[in-house]
Amino acid sequence: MHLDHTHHGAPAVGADARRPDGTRRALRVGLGGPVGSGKTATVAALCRALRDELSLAVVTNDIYTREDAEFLLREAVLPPERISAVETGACPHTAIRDDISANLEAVEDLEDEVGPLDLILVESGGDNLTATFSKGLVDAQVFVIDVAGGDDIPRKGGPGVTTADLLVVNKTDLAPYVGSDLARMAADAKAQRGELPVVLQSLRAGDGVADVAAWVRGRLAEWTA
Ligand SMILES: Nc1nc2c(ncn2[C@@H]2O[C@H](COP(=O)(O)OP(=O)(O)O)[C@@H](O)[C@H]2O)c(=O)[nH]1
Ligand SMILES: [Mg+2]
Repeated sequence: MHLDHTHHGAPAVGADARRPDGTRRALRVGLGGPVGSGKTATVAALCRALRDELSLAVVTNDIYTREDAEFLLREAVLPPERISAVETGACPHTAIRDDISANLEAVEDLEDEVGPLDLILVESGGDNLTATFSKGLVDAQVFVIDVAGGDDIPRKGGPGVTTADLLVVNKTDLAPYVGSDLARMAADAKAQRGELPVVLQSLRAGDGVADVAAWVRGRLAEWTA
């Protein structure tokens, strides 16, 4: 089922903001980061926050299962036809950066089947701190780390932390229990990222995903301008 796209760098499909029929395609936002940091939980919260104002869909990537998609279906964050699972069969890194054909096919099929869409969220089955998305697959990427993973992750850097369009430090509610210093995480992230934005959030708290949702709205406003 692999289309024969050649990519590495910026392929034609991702760079093109128009669909073959001339309509504007959806903004594609990738979410990467280590296993367990809260990517699927963030996707679920974003769907709940945005689904009444936007037409949106989700692509998940798992290595051998459809677990993330099944979680989103169970939680009923979107109608089932708006959730698509890619089984990468290998390092998810490859599916979002090197051989992006299965993901491109998934986003294009979603637009054909339930479109027109404003937004497609693509979750990587993250494995580590270096899993970044091809610019041919997504227009913007969010990197999700969490407080329980250790407060030295922002300082250690890596391409996700330093270059993602938005860095999310999730699970701030756990900081007191794991001895993580949130102020230090924020300062280290700022030092690594300069002007690029950072959000500290807890999906257990009332305001939850609000800052990330606001960032997505901002990107979408730029995209449609
Ligand atoms: N305490 C706490 N747990 C969270 C938060 N966000 C997600 N989790 C939990 O962390 C676990 C992993 O989240 P998940 O979204 O599946 O991580 P993923 O592997 O990055 O997709 C799940 O049990 C979530 O319920 C948070 O802000 N605070
Ligand atoms: Mg997940």
